Amino acid sequence: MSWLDRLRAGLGKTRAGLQNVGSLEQDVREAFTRLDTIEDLEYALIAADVGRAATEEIIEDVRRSEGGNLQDALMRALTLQLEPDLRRAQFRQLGFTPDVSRSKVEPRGHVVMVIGVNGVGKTTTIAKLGQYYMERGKSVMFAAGDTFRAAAGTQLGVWGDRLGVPVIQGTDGGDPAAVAFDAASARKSRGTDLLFVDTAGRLHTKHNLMEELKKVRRVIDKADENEPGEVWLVLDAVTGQNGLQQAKKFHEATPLTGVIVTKLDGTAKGGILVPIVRELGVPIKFIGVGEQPGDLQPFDSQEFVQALFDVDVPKA
Ligand SMILES: Nc1nc2c(ncn2[C@@H]2O[C@H](COP(=O)(O)OP(=O)(O)OP(=O)(O)O)[C@@H](O)[C@H]2O)c(=O)[nH]1
Ligand SMILES: [Mg+2]
Repeated sequence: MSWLDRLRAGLGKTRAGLQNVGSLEQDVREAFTRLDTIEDLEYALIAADVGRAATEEIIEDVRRSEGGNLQDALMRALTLQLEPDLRRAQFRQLGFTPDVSRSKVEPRGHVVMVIGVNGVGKTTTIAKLGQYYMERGKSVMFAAGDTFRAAAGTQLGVWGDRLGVPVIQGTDGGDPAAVAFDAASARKSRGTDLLFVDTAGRLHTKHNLMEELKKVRRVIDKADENEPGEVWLVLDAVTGQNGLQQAKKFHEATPLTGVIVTKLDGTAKGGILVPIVRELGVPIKFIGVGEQPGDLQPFDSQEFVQALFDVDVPKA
């Protein structure tokens, strides 16, 4: 099964919900003459975790569309919600100017901190990222910054061996900031292109653990000026609405520069990506669609929405 097929399968439930709206083939203007269609659409979007504010805006966008069928209008409106770049005018009002000058997944700087709650797929994602960038000619290092869970360093070490990536290890129960400091210093002196720093899973509601993240961030900057250039939050797509709360709390503690959504090959709703992009103005960088190192794809909003509706649009 290709990754796109796995994504399509994962989003099957959400798609079924949208298809309940009645015929997506119907003329969009005609659809909006029927109150039940609008209500069904509203329900389907909210059930898919799109969130109320975005749902209202999507419906408004669809209502304003010039013509064509309901599905095309809906796909356009959803794509727009998933692209901070396209929504730049709106974000500028909020004092946020996304950087559109560089490739979307080209990291700024050399150090990427990877954070998130327990079990969302941080360590696996780091392995995937290592493979992704090495295939594109970058040199890569990992830091086993999860000193809390006994097996975590070993887990990353195994990935490092498999992929041929050097791993800076700490001591079990030791200070994660110390590992991060050593790794950032080593990265600098070796001139490695990219360092991915693993961190222990933590609940976004635990104050001390969020403070620890801030400390890790500070020491990386101390070891290697202006780093980490990126802080990526890993979110499990199956989490649903709680994902937004997680993202907000992590963003408060250590401002995020990107989000990676994993397990989109499971029975995820997928709609949660919308309020995250919308409320944080942070781009989705990659999506995880399986457990193997190759199961990571740069996020493409158009592709994602096409998978959601299961339509094949040949790539230009
Ligand atoms: N199906 C699927 N499974 C995934 C994906 N990403 C990670 N996993 C699985 O999720 C489980 C947890 O992954 P880890 O990488 O250990 O998660 P973590 O966030 O590092 O966990 P902690 O360090 O304990 O907080 C593993 O079984 C992974 O194989 C994905 O995209 N799809
Ligand atoms: Mg881990």
